Amino acid sequence: MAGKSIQQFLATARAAVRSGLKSTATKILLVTGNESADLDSFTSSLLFAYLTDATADCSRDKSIPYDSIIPLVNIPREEVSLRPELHYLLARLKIPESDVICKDEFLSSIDTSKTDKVDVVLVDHNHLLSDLGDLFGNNVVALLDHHADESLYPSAKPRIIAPVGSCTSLVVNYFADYFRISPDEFSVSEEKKDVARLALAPILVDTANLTSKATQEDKDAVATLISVIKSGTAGAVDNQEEYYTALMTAKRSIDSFSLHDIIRKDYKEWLEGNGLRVGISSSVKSLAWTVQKFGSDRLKKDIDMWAKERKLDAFVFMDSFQDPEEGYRRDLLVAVCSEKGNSRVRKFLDAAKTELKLEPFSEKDGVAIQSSEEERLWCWKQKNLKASRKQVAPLIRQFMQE
Ligand SMILES: [Mn+2]
Repeated sequence: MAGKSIQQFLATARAAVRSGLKSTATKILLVTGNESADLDSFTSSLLFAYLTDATADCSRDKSIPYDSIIPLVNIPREEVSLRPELHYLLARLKIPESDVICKDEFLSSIDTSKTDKVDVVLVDHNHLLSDLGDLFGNNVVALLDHHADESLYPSAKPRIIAPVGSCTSLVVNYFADYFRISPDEFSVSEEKKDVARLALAPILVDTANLTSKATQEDKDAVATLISVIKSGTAGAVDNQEEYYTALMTAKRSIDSFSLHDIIRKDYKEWLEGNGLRVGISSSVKSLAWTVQKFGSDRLKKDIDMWAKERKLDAFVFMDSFQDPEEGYRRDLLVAVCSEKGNSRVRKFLDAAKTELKLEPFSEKDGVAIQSSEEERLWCWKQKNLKASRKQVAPLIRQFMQE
Protein backbone atom coordinates (compact mmCIF):
# COMPACT_ATOMS: atom_id res chain seq x y z
CA MET A 1 0.00 0.00 0.00
CA ALA A 2 1.58 3.23 -1.14
CA GLY A 3 -0.80 5.81 0.28
CA LYS A 4 -0.28 9.52 0.34
CA SER A 5 1.81 10.89 3.19
CA ILE A 6 0.18 13.49 5.39
CA GLN A 7 2.40 16.14 3.80
CA GLN A 8 1.28 15.09 0.31
CA PHE A 9 -2.35 14.94 1.36
CA LEU A 10 -2.26 18.49 2.72
CA ALA A 11 -0.34 19.81 -0.30
CA THR A 12 -2.98 18.28 -2.60
CA ALA A 13 -5.86 19.78 -0.61
CA ARG A 14 -4.10 23.16 -0.57
CA ALA A 15 -3.57 22.99 -4.33
CA ALA A 16 -7.28 22.25 -4.84
CA VAL A 17 -8.19 25.29 -2.75
CA ARG A 18 -5.69 27.42 -4.68
CA SER A 19 -7.03 26.43 -8.05
CA GLY A 20 -10.61 27.02 -6.87
CA LEU A 21 -13.45 24.76 -5.78
CA LYS A 22 -16.22 26.64 -7.58
CA SER A 23 -17.05 23.90 -10.07
CA THR A 24 -20.63 22.72 -9.61
CA ALA A 25 -19.56 19.09 -9.74
CA THR A 26 -17.25 19.38 -6.76
CA LYS A 27 -18.56 17.85 -3.55
CA ILE A 28 -16.48 18.90 -0.58
CA LEU A 29 -15.97 17.48 2.90
CA LEU A 30 -14.83 20.30 5.16
CA VAL A 31 -13.24 19.24 8.45
CA THR A 32 -12.87 22.14 10.84
CA GLY A 33 -11.69 22.76 14.38
CA ASN A 34 -12.75 25.66 16.57
CA GLU A 35 -11.86 29.35 16.36
CA SER A 36 -9.02 29.18 18.86
CA ALA A 37 -7.15 27.19 16.19
CA ASP A 38 -4.94 25.63 18.84
CA LEU A 39 -2.86 22.51 18.27
CA ASP A 40 -5.78 20.29 19.18
CA SER A 41 -8.11 21.91 16.65
CA PHE A 42 -5.44 21.98 13.97
CA THR A 43 -4.42 18.36 14.46
CA SER A 44 -7.92 16.90 14.94
CA SER A 45 -9.07 18.37 11.65
CA LEU A 46 -5.98 17.41 9.65
CA LEU A 47 -5.94 13.94 11.16
CA PHE A 48 -9.65 13.31 10.60
CA ALA A 49 -9.45 14.56 7.00
CA TYR A 50 -6.31 12.57 6.23
CA LEU A 51 -7.57 9.33 7.78
CA THR A 52 -10.97 9.64 6.09
CA ASP A 53 -9.08 9.84 2.80
CA ALA A 54 -6.44 7.22 3.63
CA THR A 55 -8.85 4.60 4.93
CA ALA A 56 -11.17 5.12 1.93
CA ASP A 57 -8.21 4.50 -0.41
CA CYS A 58 -7.55 1.19 1.29
CA SER A 59 -11.05 -0.19 0.99
CA ARG A 60 -11.92 -1.75 -2.37
CA ASP A 61 -15.11 0.17 -2.96
CA LYS A 62 -14.11 3.82 -2.81
CA SER A 63 -17.15 4.81 -0.80
CA ILE A 64 -16.27 8.37 0.11
CA PRO A 65 -18.45 10.55 -2.12
CA TYR A 66 -16.21 13.62 -2.02
CA ASP A 67 -13.99 15.19 -4.63
CA SER A 68 -12.02 17.12 -2.03
CA ILE A 69 -11.50 16.62 1.68
CA ILE A 70 -10.38 19.90 3.20
CA PRO A 71 -8.90 20.21 6.70
CA LEU A 72 -9.53 23.79 7.77
CA VAL A 73 -7.71 26.05 10.21
CA ASN A 74 -10.61 28.15 11.48
CA ILE A 75 -8.82 31.54 11.46
CA PRO A 76 -7.70 33.98 8.78
CA ARG A 77 -4.19 33.44 7.38
CA GLU A 78 -2.76 36.51 9.12
CA GLU A 79 -3.45 34.96 12.54
CA VAL A 80 -1.33 31.85 11.94
CA SER A 81 1.75 33.78 13.03
CA LEU A 82 0.22 34.13 16.52
CA ARG A 83 0.64 30.39 17.06
CA PRO A 84 4.32 29.60 17.58
CA GLU A 85 3.55 26.04 18.70
CA LEU A 86 1.85 25.39 15.35
CA HIS A 87 4.84 26.87 13.57
CA TYR A 88 7.11 24.53 15.52
CA LEU A 89 5.00 21.42 14.86
CA LEU A 90 4.80 22.15 11.13
CA ALA A 91 8.56 22.63 10.90
CA ARG A 92 9.21 19.43 12.82
CA LEU A 93 6.97 17.46 10.46
CA LYS A 94 8.33 19.28 7.39
CA ILE A 95 4.93 20.66 6.43
CA PRO A 96 5.21 24.05 4.71
CA GLU A 97 3.21 26.63 6.67
CA SER A 98 1.75 27.83 3.36
CA ASP A 99 0.11 24.41 2.92
CA VAL A 100 -2.27 24.78 5.85
CA ILE A 101 -5.67 25.97 4.67
CA CYS A 102 -7.11 28.98 6.46
CA LYS A 103 -10.71 30.10 6.62
CA ASP A 104 -10.35 33.14 4.36
CA GLU A 105 -8.59 31.08 1.70
CA PHE A 106 -11.26 28.40 1.71
CA LEU A 107 -14.17 30.86 1.59
CA SER A 108 -12.72 32.71 -1.38
CA SER A 109 -12.13 29.41 -3.17
CA ILE A 110 -15.74 28.16 -3.11
CA ASP A 111 -19.03 29.41 -4.49
CA THR A 112 -20.71 30.51 -1.24
CA SER A 113 -24.12 30.49 -2.94
CA LYS A 114 -23.88 26.72 -3.38
CA THR A 115 -23.51 25.67 0.23
CA ASP A 116 -25.17 22.29 -0.38
CA LYS A 117 -21.91 21.16 -2.03
CA VAL A 118 -20.17 21.25 1.34
CA ASP A 119 -20.58 18.70 4.10
CA VAL A 120 -18.99 19.60 7.41
CA VAL A 121 -17.25 17.60 10.12
CA LEU A 122 -16.77 19.43 13.43
CA VAL A 123 -13.81 18.46 15.57
CA ASP A 124 -12.91 20.14 18.88
CA HIS A 125 -16.24 22.04 18.99
CA ASN A 126 -19.87 21.11 18.66
CA HIS A 127 -21.43 24.36 17.49
CA LEU A 128 -20.34 25.91 14.21
CA LEU A 129 -20.17 29.66 14.82
CA SER A 130 -19.86 32.96 12.91
CA ASP A 131 -19.64 33.06 9.09
CA LEU A 132 -19.02 29.30 8.76
CA GLY A 133 -22.08 28.67 10.92
CA ASP A 134 -24.21 31.01 8.79
CA LEU A 135 -23.09 29.26 5.61
CA PHE A 136 -22.87 25.61 6.63
CA GLY A 137 -24.76 25.31 9.92
CA ASN A 138 -27.22 22.87 8.32
CA ASN A 139 -24.51 20.72 6.73
CA VAL A 140 -22.86 19.12 9.76
CA VAL A 141 -22.57 15.38 9.10
CA ALA A 142 -20.19 14.28 11.86
CA LEU A 143 -18.71 15.60 15.08
CA LEU A 144 -16.09 14.61 17.63
CA ASP A 145 -15.56 16.92 20.58
CA HIS A 146 -14.67 17.32 24.25
CA HIS A 147 -16.52 20.55 25.15
CA ALA A 148 -19.89 20.89 26.89
CA ASP A 149 -22.53 19.38 24.61
CA GLU A 150 -24.79 22.05 23.10
CA SER A 151 -27.17 19.32 21.87
CA LEU A 152 -27.00 20.36 18.22
CA TYR A 153 -26.78 18.27 15.02
CA PRO A 154 -28.53 15.15 16.44
CA SER A 155 -28.20 13.31 13.11
CA ALA A 156 -24.41 13.69 12.90
CA LYS A 157 -22.66 10.35 12.47
CA PRO A 158 -20.52 9.74 14.36
CA ARG A 159 -21.60 12.13 17.09
CA ILE A 160 -19.01 11.61 19.82
CA ILE A 161 -18.71 14.02 22.72
CA ALA A 162 -16.60 12.88 25.67
CA PRO A 163 -14.74 14.80 28.39
CA VAL A 164 -11.26 13.69 27.31
CA GLY A 165 -8.13 15.82 27.69
CA SER A 166 -7.59 16.26 23.98
CA CYS A 167 -10.08 15.92 21.13
CA THR A 168 -7.29 14.39 19.06
CA SER A 169 -7.50 11.30 21.32
CA LEU A 170 -11.08 10.79 20.12
CA VAL A 171 -9.94 10.97 16.50
CA VAL A 172 -7.06 8.52 17.11
CA ASN A 173 -9.35 6.04 18.82
CA TYR A 174 -12.03 6.45 16.16
CA PHE A 175 -9.46 5.43 13.54
CA ALA A 176 -7.80 2.83 15.76
CA ASP A 177 -7.66 0.29 12.91
CA TYR A 178 -5.34 2.53 10.92
CA PHE A 179 -2.82 2.61 13.76
CA ARG A 180 -3.06 -1.08 14.63
CA ILE A 181 0.21 -2.86 13.83
CA SER A 182 -0.43 -6.25 12.34
CA PRO A 183 1.72 -9.13 13.69
CA ASP A 184 3.44 -9.68 10.33
CA GLU A 185 4.36 -6.02 10.01
CA PHE A 186 8.04 -5.70 10.86
CA SER A 187 8.06 -1.92 10.97
CA VAL A 188 5.51 0.70 10.03
CA SER A 189 6.36 3.26 7.36
CA GLU A 190 7.91 6.65 8.13
CA GLU A 191 4.74 8.14 6.59
CA LYS A 192 2.59 6.48 9.21
CA LYS A 193 5.03 7.43 11.96
CA ASP A 194 4.65 11.06 10.95
CA VAL A 195 0.87 10.74 11.28
CA ALA A 196 1.41 9.37 14.79
CA ARG A 197 3.89 12.15 15.64
CA LEU A 198 1.36 14.74 14.51
CA ALA A 199 -1.40 13.17 16.59
CA LEU A 200 0.78 12.89 19.66
CA ALA A 201 1.56 16.63 19.85
CA PRO A 202 -1.79 18.07 21.05
CA ILE A 203 -2.45 15.16 23.39
CA LEU A 204 0.86 15.79 25.18
CA VAL A 205 0.18 19.54 25.33
CA ASP A 206 -3.43 19.23 26.50
CA THR A 207 -2.64 16.68 29.20
CA ALA A 208 0.76 18.08 30.28
CA ASN A 209 2.41 14.89 29.06
CA LEU A 210 -0.35 12.78 30.63
CA THR A 211 0.04 14.34 34.08
CA SER A 212 -3.16 16.43 34.06
CA LYS A 213 -6.67 15.98 32.67
CA ALA A 214 -5.68 12.76 30.96
CA THR A 215 -8.50 10.21 30.75
CA GLN A 216 -8.17 6.55 29.84
CA GLU A 217 -8.94 7.49 26.22
CA ASP A 218 -5.98 9.88 26.16
CA LYS A 219 -3.70 7.24 27.68
CA ASP A 220 -4.90 4.64 25.19
CA ALA A 221 -4.34 7.02 22.29
CA VAL A 222 -0.81 7.88 23.44
CA ALA A 223 0.03 4.18 23.90
CA THR A 224 -1.23 3.46 20.38
CA LEU A 225 0.77 6.34 18.87
CA ILE A 226 3.95 5.54 20.77
CA SER A 227 3.83 1.93 19.65
CA VAL A 228 3.59 3.12 16.04
CA ILE A 229 6.43 5.63 16.44
CA LYS A 230 8.72 3.15 18.18
CA SER A 231 7.93 0.21 15.94
CA GLY A 232 11.05 -1.29 14.41
CA THR A 233 13.43 1.03 16.26
CA ALA A 234 15.42 0.67 19.44
CA GLY A 235 13.20 3.37 20.89
CA ALA A 236 15.84 6.06 21.08
CA VAL A 237 14.70 7.99 18.00
CA ASP A 238 11.75 9.83 19.49
CA ASN A 239 11.70 11.06 23.04
CA GLN A 240 8.24 11.83 24.39
CA GLU A 241 9.46 14.15 27.16
CA GLU A 242 11.67 16.12 24.76
CA TYR A 243 8.79 16.45 22.30
CA TYR A 244 6.44 17.72 25.00
CA THR A 245 8.98 20.21 26.36
CA ALA A 246 9.79 21.55 22.89
CA LEU A 247 6.09 22.06 22.10
CA MET A 248 5.46 23.85 25.40
CA THR A 249 8.52 26.05 24.98
CA ALA A 250 7.26 27.06 21.55
CA LYS A 251 3.77 27.67 22.90
CA ARG A 252 5.08 30.01 25.61
CA SER A 253 7.31 31.98 23.23
CA ILE A 254 5.14 35.07 23.03
CA ASP A 255 7.61 37.64 24.36
CA SER A 256 7.62 39.54 21.08
CA PHE A 257 3.82 39.73 20.88
CA SER A 258 1.90 42.96 21.29
CA LEU A 259 -0.79 43.08 23.99
CA HIS A 260 -3.42 43.15 21.25
CA ASP A 261 -1.94 39.93 19.84
CA ILE A 262 -1.95 38.26 23.26
CA ILE A 263 -5.63 39.13 23.68
CA ARG A 264 -6.65 37.80 20.25
CA LYS A 265 -4.26 34.85 20.09
CA ASP A 266 -6.31 32.24 21.94
CA TYR A 267 -9.75 33.79 21.92
CA LYS A 268 -13.29 32.50 21.85
CA GLU A 269 -16.52 34.40 21.66
CA TRP A 270 -20.18 33.53 22.10
CA LEU A 271 -23.22 35.42 20.85
CA GLU A 272 -26.28 34.47 22.87
CA GLY A 273 -29.85 34.29 21.60
CA ASN A 274 -30.67 37.58 23.36
CA GLY A 275 -27.93 39.40 21.46
CA LEU A 276 -25.42 39.50 24.32
CA ARG A 277 -21.84 38.68 23.53
CA VAL A 278 -19.04 37.43 25.77
CA GLY A 279 -15.41 36.94 24.79
CA ILE A 280 -12.77 34.92 26.65
CA SER A 281 -9.03 35.22 26.06
CA SER A 282 -6.69 32.60 27.37
CA SER A 283 -3.00 33.30 27.88
CA VAL A 284 0.05 31.14 28.54
CA LYS A 285 1.66 34.00 30.51
CA SER A 286 0.52 35.18 33.93
CA LEU A 287 -1.52 38.30 34.54
CA ALA A 288 1.43 39.58 36.60
CA TRP A 289 3.77 39.12 33.61
CA THR A 290 1.28 40.87 31.35
CA VAL A 291 0.80 43.83 33.68
CA GLN A 292 4.50 44.15 34.32
CA LYS A 293 5.27 44.14 30.61
CA PHE A 294 2.54 46.46 29.37
CA GLY A 295 1.29 48.34 32.46
CA SER A 296 -2.18 48.19 33.96
CA ASP A 297 -3.45 51.32 32.17
CA ARG A 298 -2.47 49.91 28.84
CA LEU A 299 -4.11 46.58 29.68
CA LYS A 300 -7.36 48.30 30.61
CA LYS A 301 -7.23 50.42 27.46
CA ASP A 302 -6.58 47.43 25.19
CA ILE A 303 -9.40 45.46 26.82
CA ASP A 304 -11.64 48.45 26.22
CA MET A 305 -10.60 48.67 22.58
CA TRP A 306 -11.04 44.94 22.08
CA ALA A 307 -14.51 45.04 23.66
CA LYS A 308 -15.51 47.85 21.27
CA GLU A 309 -14.03 46.09 18.25
CA ARG A 310 -15.82 42.84 19.07
CA LYS A 311 -19.01 44.53 20.41
CA LEU A 312 -18.72 42.65 23.69
CA ASP A 313 -20.94 42.88 26.75
CA ALA A 314 -18.45 41.00 28.91
CA PHE A 315 -14.78 40.10 28.62
CA VAL A 316 -12.75 37.51 30.51
CA PHE A 317 -8.97 37.10 30.52
CA MET A 318 -7.76 33.76 31.85
CA ASP A 319 -4.20 32.64 32.32
CA SER A 320 -2.51 29.41 33.29
CA PHE A 321 1.17 29.18 34.08
CA GLN A 322 3.83 27.70 36.34
CA ASP A 323 4.57 29.85 39.37
CA PRO A 324 8.13 29.26 40.58
CA GLU A 325 6.93 29.02 44.20
CA GLU A 326 3.32 27.89 44.06
CA GLY A 327 3.48 25.61 41.03
CA TYR A 328 0.62 25.46 38.55
CA ARG A 329 -1.55 28.59 38.83
CA ARG A 330 -4.53 30.32 37.28
CA ASP A 331 -5.87 33.87 37.44
CA LEU A 332 -9.10 35.35 36.23
CA LEU A 333 -9.84 38.91 35.10
CA VAL A 334 -13.43 39.90 34.35
CA ALA A 335 -14.62 43.15 32.79
CA VAL A 336 -18.11 44.56 32.22
CA CYS A 337 -18.25 46.01 28.71
CA SER A 338 -21.84 47.29 28.42
CA GLU A 339 -24.85 48.27 30.52
CA LYS A 340 -26.60 45.06 29.54
CA GLY A 341 -23.57 43.10 30.63
CA ASN A 342 -23.35 44.79 34.02
CA SER A 343 -25.93 42.93 36.13
CA ARG A 344 -25.22 39.65 34.35
CA VAL A 345 -21.49 39.80 34.98
CA ARG A 346 -22.13 40.54 38.66
CA LYS A 347 -24.40 37.52 38.98
CA PHE A 348 -21.74 35.44 37.28
CA LEU A 349 -19.16 36.72 39.76
CA ASP A 350 -21.35 35.75 42.71
CA ALA A 351 -21.49 32.21 41.39
CA ALA A 352 -17.88 32.16 40.24
CA LYS A 353 -16.47 33.16 43.64
CA THR A 354 -17.37 29.77 45.07
CA GLU A 355 -17.39 27.70 41.92
CA LEU A 356 -13.96 28.86 40.73
CA LYS A 357 -12.63 29.52 44.27
CA LEU A 358 -11.62 33.10 43.56
CA GLU A 359 -9.26 34.79 46.02
CA PRO A 360 -7.85 38.32 46.07
CA PHE A 361 -4.19 38.74 45.15
CA SER A 362 -1.81 39.16 48.04
CA GLU A 363 1.03 41.66 48.28
CA LYS A 364 3.64 39.12 47.22
CA ASP A 365 1.80 38.18 44.03
CA GLY A 366 2.96 41.48 42.62
CA VAL A 367 -0.01 42.01 40.32
CA ALA A 368 -0.21 45.76 39.84
CA ILE A 369 -3.78 45.79 38.66
CA GLN A 370 -6.56 46.51 41.11
CA SER A 371 -10.11 45.32 41.02
CA SER A 372 -12.19 48.43 40.55
CA GLU A 373 -15.90 48.75 41.18
CA GLU A 374 -15.82 52.08 39.33
CA GLU A 375 -14.10 50.65 36.26
CA ARG A 376 -16.16 47.48 36.48
CA LEU A 377 -13.10 45.31 36.26
CA TRP A 378 -12.04 42.64 38.71
CA CYS A 379 -9.19 40.18 39.03
CA TRP A 380 -8.41 37.23 41.26
CA LYS A 381 -6.33 34.19 41.80
CA GLN A 382 -8.41 31.25 40.68
CA LYS A 383 -7.87 28.46 43.15
CA ASN A 384 -10.01 25.97 41.27
CA LEU A 385 -7.21 24.87 38.98
CA LYS A 386 -9.33 22.37 37.12
CA ALA A 387 -11.59 25.04 35.66
CA SER A 388 -10.25 25.98 32.25
CA ARG A 389 -12.22 27.91 29.63
CA LYS A 390 -14.17 24.69 29.00
CA GLN A 391 -15.75 25.16 32.44
CA VAL A 392 -15.66 28.97 32.75
CA ALA A 393 -17.40 29.61 29.42
CA PRO A 394 -20.60 27.63 30.16
CA LEU A 395 -20.75 29.26 33.60
CA ILE A 396 -20.64 32.86 32.38
CA ARG A 397 -22.81 32.07 29.35
CA GLN A 398 -25.53 30.81 31.65
CA PHE A 399 -25.84 34.33 33.10
CA MET A 400 -25.36 36.11 29.78
CA GLN A 401 -28.30 34.15 28.39
CA GLU A 402 -30.72 35.44 31.09
MN1 LIG B 1 -9.51 20.83 22.36
